[in-house]
This record gives sequence, structure tokens and C-alpha cells, in this order.
Amino acid sequence: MKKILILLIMLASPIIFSKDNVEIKNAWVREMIPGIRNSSAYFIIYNPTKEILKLQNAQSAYFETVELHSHSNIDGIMRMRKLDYVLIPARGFVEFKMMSNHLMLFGLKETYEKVKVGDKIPFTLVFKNKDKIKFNAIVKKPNL
Ligand SMILES: [Cu+2]
Repeated sequence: MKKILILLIMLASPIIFSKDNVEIKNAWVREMIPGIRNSSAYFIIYNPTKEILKLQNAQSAYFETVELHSHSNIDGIMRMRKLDYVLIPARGFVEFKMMSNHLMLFGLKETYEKVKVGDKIPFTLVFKNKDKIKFNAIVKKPNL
């Protein structure tokens, strides 16, 4: 029983690093509503290095502007706030998820307005102390 429990904990642990590369997982973009050009993107970023990473910008060719945002509920009022940077702890991870940190996507470009569920949108993350990382995020309906 104890062995099974340990195995389950290992399987459930998101911090299993195979190599020394920063990894992006479970990246997705909230399905665009017709007529609305803004959306948000979510992912988990793993930092297996010994250094704290400073994420300070994000870009996508599909959108005019991408911002790092936080989301908080203060006295029942939902607020989003632009962040200047997000720190990814050494040998740790940060989850960008609904009602929390996210990439705010402004101004879907006309060229890409047919984007639909299942399509992939390219992103680039820009760090102060590391090379850029590119990844694709899949367009999904949110699980509300
Ligand atoms: Cu936002």
C-alpha cells in the first residue's frame, strides 16, 4: 500500500525534469468569441535551472498586443492587473491559469480571425536572463 501511494505521488508530481531546459506545458488559448478581438492564454512553465527566471514580455503574431496579467478577487470584485514581470522560481514552476496569472491577448489580427477550436497559435516568451522560448497554444473552449 505504501509503495502504491509513493508511486501515485510521483505520478502526480508536476516537477519531474528530464533535462535542463525550460518547458512549457498544457498551453491553450480561450476560444475567441465572434466580434471580440481579445482573449487570454494559459500554460505551465517549468524552470529546471538553478536560476530564478524573469519573464518580462510575451508576443504573438496573431495579436496586436500581449500583456502579462494577474487576476484577483478583492472583496468580490474581479480585477485584472498588468504585471511588469513574473518570476519563475529556480527548480520550480508557475501555472498561468484561469482566475490567476494569464497572458492577456489584445487585438486579434484580421488575417487570423478565422482561428477556431483546435487551431494552434504561436507565442514567444521573452526573459531578462534567458533566451526566448517559442511555443504553440491550442485554442480550446474553457472548462467553466
Ligand atoms: Cu487580463
